Amino acid sequence: MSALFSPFTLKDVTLRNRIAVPPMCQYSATDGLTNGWHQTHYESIARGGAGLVIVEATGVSPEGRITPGCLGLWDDGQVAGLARIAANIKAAGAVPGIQIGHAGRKASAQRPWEGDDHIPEGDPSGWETISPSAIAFGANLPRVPRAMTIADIDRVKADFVAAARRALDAGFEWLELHFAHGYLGQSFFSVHANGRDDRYGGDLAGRSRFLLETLAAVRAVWPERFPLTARFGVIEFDGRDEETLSESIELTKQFRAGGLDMLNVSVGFSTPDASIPWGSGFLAPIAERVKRETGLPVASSWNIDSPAVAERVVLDGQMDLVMIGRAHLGNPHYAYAAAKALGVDKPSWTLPAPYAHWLERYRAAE
Ligand code: 8OZ
Repeated sequence: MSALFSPFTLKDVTLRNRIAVPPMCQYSATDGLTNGWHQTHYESIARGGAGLVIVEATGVSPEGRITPGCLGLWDDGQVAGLARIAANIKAAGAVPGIQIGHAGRKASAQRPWEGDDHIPEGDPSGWETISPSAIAFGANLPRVPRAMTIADIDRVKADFVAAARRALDAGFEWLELHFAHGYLGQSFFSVHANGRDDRYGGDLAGRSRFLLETLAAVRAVWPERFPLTARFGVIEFDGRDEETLSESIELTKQFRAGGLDMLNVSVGFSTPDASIPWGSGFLAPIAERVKRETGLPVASSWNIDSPAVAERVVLDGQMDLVMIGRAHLGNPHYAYAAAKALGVDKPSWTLPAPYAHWLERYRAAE
């Protein structure tokens, strides 16, 4: 029996296997609304056999979008399109999830294939960015954000809550808070971005406050029966890794106490001055440490580049779920292909019944 293809239950939700599709921005929306591209992209992937499909980073406010092409959930009119996607992911046998977030000082960027840079100031397609402090990311994202007031902090928390309610209305059964990748949540935690001297900055407790308060506010409206997770960068690879990692582990313990059900372990991407050791499954030992020291279930991602590696990280207890993104773009039926590669007896059971029927019925004649 394959570990990767064993079911996984979190709260009242059971995934058919341990393969999850992480949020992958499509940068293809207008005014935060889904269109035919989003429908076809998510539905084809869900049909391919993964247990969980998480819809891309979806802005809790217009200014929280990474680019003008990002999805949004700041308006009730944005629910219907996402509801169709959630329903069709579910019809394909996967659990529908969504990630909500605020891009902070990395917002107001061009779509990657249109420049991958901040939209120049003064260009009407861009907008003012906000962050814990008026410190720019740098490199391709040089725009200096406005330091958030307490009123801004309260408003953004309320935006997260409103977006979570709309995600529930849309039929999603798994909610991920985007606290990673140098966006707003990660920026509150990061010493590279947070230079505040009030209660939202300074020591670990101060730099954790926005994240913990946002979690508490969202948990209060997100049903207990459905998983609430966060993607969080536990390490930057900036030369102060042990310090960041031990602070991340402390914060994760508090996330757990605050009702978080799983951590999606990622990289901080809070500074351009990082040297990330991209390699096959390079985050697996780090995810394992977070899991072991916090007792929280973990998922993780980045270069889980073969079915054998995916199987190994689950079998060894390094991850409860394996986030496999880009391989699904090459083959939306990746889970089926992985089951075959791992010698699962009837790989077709990873697929919806109509496909399983055809693939099994005449198997002897293959
Ligand atoms: C990886 C690294 C930095 C940003 C996201 C577009 O998290 C991203 C991203 C992914 O939404």
